[in-house]
Amino acid sequence: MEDCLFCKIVRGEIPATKIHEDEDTLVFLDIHPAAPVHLLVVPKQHIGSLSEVDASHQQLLGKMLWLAPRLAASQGCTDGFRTIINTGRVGGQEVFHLHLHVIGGKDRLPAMV
Ligand code: D5M
Repeated sequence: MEDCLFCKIVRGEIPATKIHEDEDTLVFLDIHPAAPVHLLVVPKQHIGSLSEVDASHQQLLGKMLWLAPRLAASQGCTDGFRTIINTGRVGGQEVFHLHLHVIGGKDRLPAMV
């Protein structure tokens, strides 16, 4: 997707602080961190949101979740972390390229629900 912000980061056209990269995903620091550790796990292929995934994406989605505890641990989150996928307008999604937030590094995050 030509104009997608996260596709531009994946292509290296916009800088980001990369934490991890493999053939399917790129992980980088959120530019507006909500806590001391705030990573974004982004699929390299353009998927607009969680509402747009289909059966062919199951392995990719599993990988994104599988990565989360490993990335959190690598950033020093040894006693827990939070994952969030904002989806669509009601879900508060701002960047319409699927991404998994991995948030932690505080003593205890505020309850959300
Ligand atoms: O969250 C979108 C997230 O993307 C939000 O936490 C800020 C982050 N963001 C926006 N632009 C950048 C760049 N250029 N680098 C890193 N992080 C960025 P959402 O779930 O869509 O509300």
